[in-house]
Amino acid sequence: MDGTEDVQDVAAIASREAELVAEIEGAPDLAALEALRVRLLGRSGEVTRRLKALGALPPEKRKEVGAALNALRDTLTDRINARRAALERAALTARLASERIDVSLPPRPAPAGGQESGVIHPISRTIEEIAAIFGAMGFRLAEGPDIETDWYNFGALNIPPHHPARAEHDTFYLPPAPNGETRVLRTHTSPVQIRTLLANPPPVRIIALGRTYRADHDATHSPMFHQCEGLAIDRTLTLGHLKGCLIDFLRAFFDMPNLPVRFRASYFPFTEPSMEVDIGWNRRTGEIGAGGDWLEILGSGMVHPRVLANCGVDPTEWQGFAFGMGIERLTMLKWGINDLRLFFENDVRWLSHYGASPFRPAALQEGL
Ligand code: 2NM
Repeated sequence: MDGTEDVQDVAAIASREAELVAEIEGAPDLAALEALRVRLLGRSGEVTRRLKALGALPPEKRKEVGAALNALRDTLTDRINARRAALERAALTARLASERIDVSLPPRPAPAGGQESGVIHPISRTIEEIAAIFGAMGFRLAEGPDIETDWYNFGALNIPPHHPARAEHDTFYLPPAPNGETRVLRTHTSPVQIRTLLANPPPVRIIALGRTYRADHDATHSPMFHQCEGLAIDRTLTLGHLKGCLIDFLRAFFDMPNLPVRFRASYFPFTEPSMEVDIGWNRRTGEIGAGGDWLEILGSGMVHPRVLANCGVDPTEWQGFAFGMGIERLTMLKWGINDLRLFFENDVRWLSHYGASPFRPAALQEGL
């Protein structure tokens, strides 16, 4: 019996079943097994054809043969499924064996006198360093989307509708969201602080680090740049905590325990009072930490009560400080880089000079 003759009887079906089961068990791979399944159980497969031919049998024979064919179909289905599972297991085992990675291997050393084959971009390196310093002070990293709504980027931060930051020439406006909301590329990381406060009741202590965008492009401005902002809210935080935190940060970042730091009254819509922070440097040589001149390096202040209220935080119970800085600028000052555009040209000669070793991530215990 090879499945093509018309003879249908129970004994022939039983012997055919033994042949077919052996064929299933011998299928060498998943493709062969699937071809076999189609040949047996597919729409014009052997078993299907036999079931369709039942109608031509006399009634008493039809019942007997029908039961045997149904049992055959069930047995073949079960055996094919079992064989498929076994083949899949074997394929996975083989793949796991061939793709095994020994994670206990030490990193490959640089070739003698040569250069490691990849380096960390100086912007990424500064981001790592800032995260390490504030991490040691108990700040956690927070994230948010690059595409923001007008409210998170401006309104919640107490930036009024007429503020120059909202002008077309400063901000990238996107087509409105389906619900009509104005969308922008975030012009600072402050909306991350707003989202964090809304999602987590105080106390909070977070750092937001990431890409920001302004419609500005010349030797000293890039349409995409990086910012770091921090926020600390608790019941009794004061300007004193702000000053201690930022002085410690700047001295750790520039690796100068005596770096002169000066706080100067300023104005931001989202803080009151607001202060700009300067470090000592030499205007003529560019040397940091000496020379009697002052260089503005970041902005800061006590979070405006209206901003807290916008985030559902009661400003009579909670208060705290916030600060913000530009990562490109900090990196240029630390390494004496004089042109912002170099960060984005991706010239490998420049990158291999200013890049950091991937095998020595920023960690405070050995100094940055
Ligand atoms: C700065 C300067 C001063 C700031 C304020 C906030 C928030 F969300 F808490 F209100 N985030 N960042 C802030 C304050 C940023 O950047 C120059």
